[in-house]
Amino acid sequence: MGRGRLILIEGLDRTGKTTQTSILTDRLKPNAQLIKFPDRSTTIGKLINQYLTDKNFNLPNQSVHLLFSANRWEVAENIKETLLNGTNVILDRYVYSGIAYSAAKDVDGMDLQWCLNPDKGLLKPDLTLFLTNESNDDAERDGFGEERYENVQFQKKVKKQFYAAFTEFETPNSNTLKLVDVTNKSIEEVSEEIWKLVQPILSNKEENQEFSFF
Ligand code: Z5A
Ligand code: MG
Repeated sequence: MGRGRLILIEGLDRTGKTTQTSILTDRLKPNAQLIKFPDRSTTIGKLINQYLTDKNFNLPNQSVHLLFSANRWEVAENIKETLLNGTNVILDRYVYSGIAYSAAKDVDGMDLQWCLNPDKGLLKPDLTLFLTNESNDDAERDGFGEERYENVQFQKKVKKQFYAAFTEFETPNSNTLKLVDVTNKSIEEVSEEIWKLVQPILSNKEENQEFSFF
């Protein structure tokens, strides 16, 4: 039995990550586990939730960045064990969200490499799907919510940083990163596109047993 595959769905705000990770996990059940970041249920996750939802709760940008990373390390071992048991793990956001949102703040010293550092050693996905929305009302499917970061200007910067991080940290031509343009596509159309991209990764399970790391 080969190890499970680690499949990440990343993307800009409101592009359907949570919708699509849940459809994909259901499609692969019982052979898949869904993990969403931030995981707001842990002690660290509760602090992150407070930071995102309460604009009067302030923390240094560096501290917030490290909390998001620590939140991933909390479940890192669980992810590895699940994969070794042969179960696929589907991620809703992960390291690239961590880098892109923090780097977009333009804080001195918090460049891409600084942002990656605390995540170094985490498992690298076998496949990263990046959902983009190219329409003019960029990412404003239902309008943004009330959380920190949810405004058009900041989201434009985040998009730029996602692409910069992919250029910096994905191996060119390795086929581990695919862009999925969701503009004007229905939930079903997007999920079919994702399914076509995921299937080849699942069928070569006997090869590629080695893990990659950030
Ligand atoms: N953040 C960070 O700074 N650092 C980190 O390390 C991490 C995260 C991991 C909270 O994340 C914030 O944390 C986020 C990044 C930052 N900040 N912002 N902005 P979150 O993941 O908890 O955010 P969220 O509140 O879940 O929003 P989201 O993830 O951006 O939304 P989504 O998952 O991409 O979309 P969705 O919930 O699946 O869909 C949104 C709506 O559109 C919903 O009503 C769907 O039914 C509908 N939908 C979905 N697909 C379609 C299509 N194709 N057509 C029409 N309607 C659709
Ligand atoms: Mg979501």
